[in-house]
Amino acid sequence: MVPLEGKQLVIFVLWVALTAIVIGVFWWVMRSTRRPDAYDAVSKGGYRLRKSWAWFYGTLLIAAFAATLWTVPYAWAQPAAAKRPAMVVTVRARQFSFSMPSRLPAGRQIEFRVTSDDVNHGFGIYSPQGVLVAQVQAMPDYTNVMYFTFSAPGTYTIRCLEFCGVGHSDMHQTLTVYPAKGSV
Ligand SMILES: [Cu+2]
Repeated sequence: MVPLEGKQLVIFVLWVALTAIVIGVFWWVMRSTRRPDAYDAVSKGGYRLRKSWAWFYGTLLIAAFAATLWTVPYAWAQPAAAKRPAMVVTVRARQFSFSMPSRLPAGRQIEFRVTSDDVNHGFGIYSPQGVLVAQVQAMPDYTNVMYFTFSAPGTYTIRCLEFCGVGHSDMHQTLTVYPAKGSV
């Protein structure tokens, strides 16, 4: 579990405050421009239409938010995270390779702690089918945390996704994902 703390908490509180201010301004403008005029008869139908669209999209947005929230890659949003702690894996990128384990288990949540020894790199995980399944920036003097669970065993490929120098195109290596033992 990674609770909101430090900078994240400050940003969250700021975001809530700014959102409240923006909504307040919109509300105030809406209230201040509400007066009867000659277009009333025409505008009534328009307002009705607008209202139904607002309800439609509002409901759609809230439903989409509720349906997809659990897929965000944060520990607190993962139902499985509470049951079993994630396996911590440190990844250090450098020109032009990644220092990390070459074998990892499937079916277990992994907490990748990704950083760089020199310049900015990208840390991208490609499935055996060549599909990019997860990626995060590898930055010097900063550790990015990414949660990922390999759904299937196989030979994955790690690729750098940020042009980092002359050897960038050769900055890739394989990662063997082995089947989960017993429990999932
Ligand atoms: Cu690169």
